[in-house]
Amino acid sequence: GFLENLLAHRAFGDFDYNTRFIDHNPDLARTRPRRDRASKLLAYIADVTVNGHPEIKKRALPSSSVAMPIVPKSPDRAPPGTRQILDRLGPNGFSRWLREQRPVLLTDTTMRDAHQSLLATRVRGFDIVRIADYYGRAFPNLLSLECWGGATFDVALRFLQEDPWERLSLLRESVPNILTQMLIRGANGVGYANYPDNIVQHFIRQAADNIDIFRIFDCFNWVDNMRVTIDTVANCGKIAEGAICYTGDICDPERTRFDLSYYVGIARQLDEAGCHILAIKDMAGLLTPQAIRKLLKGLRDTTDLPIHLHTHDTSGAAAATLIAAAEAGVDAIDAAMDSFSGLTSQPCLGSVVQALRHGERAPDLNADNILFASAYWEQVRAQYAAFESDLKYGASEVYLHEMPGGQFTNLKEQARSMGLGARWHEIAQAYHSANLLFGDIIKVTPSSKVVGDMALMMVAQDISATDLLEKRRDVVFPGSVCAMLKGDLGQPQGGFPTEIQTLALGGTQAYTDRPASLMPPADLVAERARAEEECGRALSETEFASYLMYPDIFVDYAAAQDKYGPVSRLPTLCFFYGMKVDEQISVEIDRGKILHITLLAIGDLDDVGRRTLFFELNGQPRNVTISERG
Ligand code: BTN
Ligand code: 3PY
Ligand code: ZN
Repeated sequence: GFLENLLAHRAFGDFDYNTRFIDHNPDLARTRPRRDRASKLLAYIADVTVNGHPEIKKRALPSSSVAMPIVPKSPDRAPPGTRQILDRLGPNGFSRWLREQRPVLLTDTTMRDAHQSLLATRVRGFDIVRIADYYGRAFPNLLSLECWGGATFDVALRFLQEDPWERLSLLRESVPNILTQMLIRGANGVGYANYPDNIVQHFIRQAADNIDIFRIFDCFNWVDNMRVTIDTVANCGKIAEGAICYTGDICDPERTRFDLSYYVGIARQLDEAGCHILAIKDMAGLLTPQAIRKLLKGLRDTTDLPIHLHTHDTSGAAAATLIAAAEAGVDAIDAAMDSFSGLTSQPCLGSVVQALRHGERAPDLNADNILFASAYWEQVRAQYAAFESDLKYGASEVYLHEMPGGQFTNLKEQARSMGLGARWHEIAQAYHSANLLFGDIIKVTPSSKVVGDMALMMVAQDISATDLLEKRRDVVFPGSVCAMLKGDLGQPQGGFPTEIQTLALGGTQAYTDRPASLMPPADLVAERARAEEECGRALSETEFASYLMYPDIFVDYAAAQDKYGPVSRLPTLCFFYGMKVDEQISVEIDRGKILHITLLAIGDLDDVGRRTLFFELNGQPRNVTISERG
């Protein structure tokens, strides 16, 4: 009854209540008490300690010596940086400023693309935010921190039970002097399909509170499908960095579809669309040193915008491309802290800085501090051993399949789960064939996912491109393939080949309009009402933005949060593996509000399959009884 609930609630002692405790807690009248946050966290810790976390079942364990990463000691102040320059000059002035810099500027991708590409995007905000303050003090001359967007949004909600906006605002508070940067998939926002324009606009307006540079791309380089995003970012007073997705090889005279004039044409359109910076987004890592020299020369003849180069080291040769780019006058480059660099991630930041040292374009970054930051990230990475891929070496096979770094290990994992692990090289070949079937397209989220789905289907069912085109086999195309060929992701230059369209779509009519132009604007008032109804509580504007991107995933996230409390505040080893007997942790659930938790003992299994875990919470004994699941 009510009294028991009240006692239970008070005994849990989250110190949340005040003198009007009961008025503020109408749920006490329910039969089952709504537990306070400390109790929810203890229940979570008990459960994960006894039953494990479903995300890491049957995966590699971190070595037993892995502990909470140690944050390097900070230099004592954070000097003004690019953030203050943007404040002073605005986006257009900033763009000119960037163009005038003698040193090559660096973006650190460790907080976004590096772990997206190496660890299946699983790095938690907890580990990112802890070193944020150090970055502001140690690297005031970084151009930006790529810290948000891409797959991090989806993964935070879906797998990490974490509000992606929380990580961003904490990071922003801790780094007052370096620009924050996100990756946004144009009309796809941070999702995998086109959204109505007003959903993308709503999303950007929320993000612009804490993001300074929006790197905007379209998976077919279709600039018409990027305009809403570009305009909204510019209207928010933030930097619109329009990205050209690069594929193929502009030095190959046979590869005429993606030649220099193609890229120059996209650059011109992005410049005219009002972008402040031009990005070359080499998501697969295909740019060779000679290709980047040729590309930069062509782009310089076309646009006065500063140029920001992004590549991946899948081939093992990408550092050479960054150095060639710096020598050829690129304004900014992306790299990842040493311990999160290489392979499908970005090239090694510390080594690129060393390679350019004492030269014309030497970046102004402290080499010792890079080592300290890298040592922190090395300890972070060790906690995520479960998500490491089996990739061990650079691979020139990337020039065959042209897979984005962020997809590579994912697809490999997907192949393994389908029992096709041993047939990886066939999948790489099939990926290449699927690309040609679709007319040789840009492969980047979400088009890369479609090519991957097609490749897996071809290998799983032993179907070749010829079988398909000559109709030797009846096939059911993956849904994503039909949607793309219908026009739902937009249009590649020149459209899709009609043979494959007819095969996949049958009688369904394809279209070439901009997808969002056919969607009515979302009714945001009605959507909010629905969202709040489904979640059973009022939602903040950013939570609502999450719901608009991922309705079902957000509702599941909100339910998990309601059940388990602020698990994003738990240390990473505790989040995934629970606690060991005698271990003590401190959890800051709000600013200055710290829970000290010790696990004292784990009881024996009782006759109904339960165990009691004995904790101490801020000096008080607390027990949690949990069912052991088989
Ligand atoms: C979910 O399935 O709701 C998201 C993942 C939640 C994982 C945690 S681990 C501790 C507790 N036990 C479970 O089986 N799930 C949650
Ligand atoms: C993403 O969209 O997540 C990417 O990283 C594309 O390269
Ligand atoms: Zn990338």
